[in-house]
Amino acid sequence: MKSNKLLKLFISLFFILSCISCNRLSKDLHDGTFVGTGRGHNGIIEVEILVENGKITEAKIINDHEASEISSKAKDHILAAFLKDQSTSMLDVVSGASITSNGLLDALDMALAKAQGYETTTVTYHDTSCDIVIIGAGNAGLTAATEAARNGANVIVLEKMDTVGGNSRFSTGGLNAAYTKEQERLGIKDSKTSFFNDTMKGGKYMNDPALVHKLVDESAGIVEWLQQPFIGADLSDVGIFGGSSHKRAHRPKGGGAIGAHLVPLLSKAAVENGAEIRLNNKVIDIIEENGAAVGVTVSYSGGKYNIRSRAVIIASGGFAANPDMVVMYQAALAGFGTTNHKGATGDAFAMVKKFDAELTQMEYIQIHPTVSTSTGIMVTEAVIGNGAILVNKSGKRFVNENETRDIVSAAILKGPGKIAFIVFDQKVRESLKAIEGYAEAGMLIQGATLTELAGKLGINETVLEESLNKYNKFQAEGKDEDFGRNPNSMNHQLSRAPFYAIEVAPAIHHTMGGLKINPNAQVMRKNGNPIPGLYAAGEVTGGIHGAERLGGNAVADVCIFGKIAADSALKSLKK
Ligand code: MEZ
Repeated sequence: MKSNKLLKLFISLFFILSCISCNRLSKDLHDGTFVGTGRGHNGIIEVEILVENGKITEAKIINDHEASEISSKAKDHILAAFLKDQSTSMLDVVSGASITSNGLLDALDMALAKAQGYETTTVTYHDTSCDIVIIGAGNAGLTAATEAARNGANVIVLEKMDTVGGNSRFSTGGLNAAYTKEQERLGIKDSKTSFFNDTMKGGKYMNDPALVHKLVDESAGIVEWLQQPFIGADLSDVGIFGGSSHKRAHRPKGGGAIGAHLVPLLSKAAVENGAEIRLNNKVIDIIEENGAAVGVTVSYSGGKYNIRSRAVIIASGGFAANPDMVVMYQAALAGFGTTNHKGATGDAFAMVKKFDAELTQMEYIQIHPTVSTSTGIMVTEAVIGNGAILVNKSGKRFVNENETRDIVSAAILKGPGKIAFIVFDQKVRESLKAIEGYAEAGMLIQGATLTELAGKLGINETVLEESLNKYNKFQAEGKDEDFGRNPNSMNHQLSRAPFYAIEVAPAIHHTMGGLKINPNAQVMRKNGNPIPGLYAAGEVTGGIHGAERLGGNAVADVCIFGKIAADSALKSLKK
């Protein structure tokens, strides 16, 4: 392996692990002034940060050309939030000024990386060629890269961010799969039919059934594949998310975060098998010849260059972090925050116009019901899957917590203050490692008794106690008389002190529409034919999830279709 690849891998892994462990870039900062640059609407944005005694004490723009009132407001907002958070990792782009916001965030990231002792790239890239170019190093891209490189293709992965992982870095959930060895070992009776039906029902039957069949049929196989020694994942724990009839969300032992687990393993496997991952390299165009995709144009700090390739796989993610695009497709979502990383801006959609590629179901945008109001960190549905309940500001349950996200979110937004509390006990906490991350981030409100917890939440203690007692009775009887919650998600009595709560509200989580693909992950033209040389996988595609995605189906989707895209591209190389 070349030494610059090793260095890049190390840097990536560091960023991933530090981001995931506390959702903040937490490495010590060196004192001094550090400059970073990013590309805004009208050119380069240059920032300078001042670090004193390990803290960022000043952040200012020293050069930019973004003059509009909205962009000025966006810049002020981002700089203030950056100083408060000492990080960019949880900052959102500002609606109406997404390009300026992204440029500024990129510049701050570069300055921060320098303050942490990492020099940004001094590599110069030239025009080159390879077998397969992959756009995006999230889990779909990394899976495709691993599969393609392992089967002998010469692969270059282009990632516009300074780290691999995309949204998968923040995925605490799991990978839905049915009829797996893990389920069998745990005595879970599931079937492919049930997985198919749940996914279609969750998607309001708007899903493309052929893609859902593929997802379901390949699901047990991908769990096996990820656990093979060349990747080495552990998917031995199996939980449940909203809308699933059975426990089928595969994740590491103890209920650990799936993204934190898979991203480093997949990036290591991709590189070890010979794929090259180029960070801070943004694809700005897909090259077309006679209607086929034959390469990409890339922009990086040193300029632009072209890569000719025999296949292009788009794995660049969705657009939940692009408020303008979100609002263009769903005006009702104006002003909502997002759980997504700031790179999820949907850049690929403009690049495929010249191919006459079909976009499908762009208006289906999911909001996740349980995002911490204090930190903006998404609280995984696994907390509910492992037995927590939701109560409103009056201390009452108000919904089947294990319903699909649209239903739970709508119920929260209808309630007082448009917030809810996830309430659970010590036993739930011990059942799910992911909760320790929330404890570290200071999100848990704790009471030695229910009375104490109620006091801290400003809720009448008798009402809260009644809610838990009633739920415990339903749990013991295996039937939720009030809301019909699936007993498979009512694991045990909520009775072991201390008790905990997290205040939550909905935020934009997943864009379910995107490029129309066929079951071979070929991108489809509006005329119904596949576009030669062009493949896609993950959140950039549409149709798999229909109108509402089930929790745990995204990780399955990105891994399964990432691998399929690679297999289809590999097949085309043989022609
Ligand atoms: O698939 C997801 O989006 C998921 C399981 C999220 C979560 O609540 O952890």
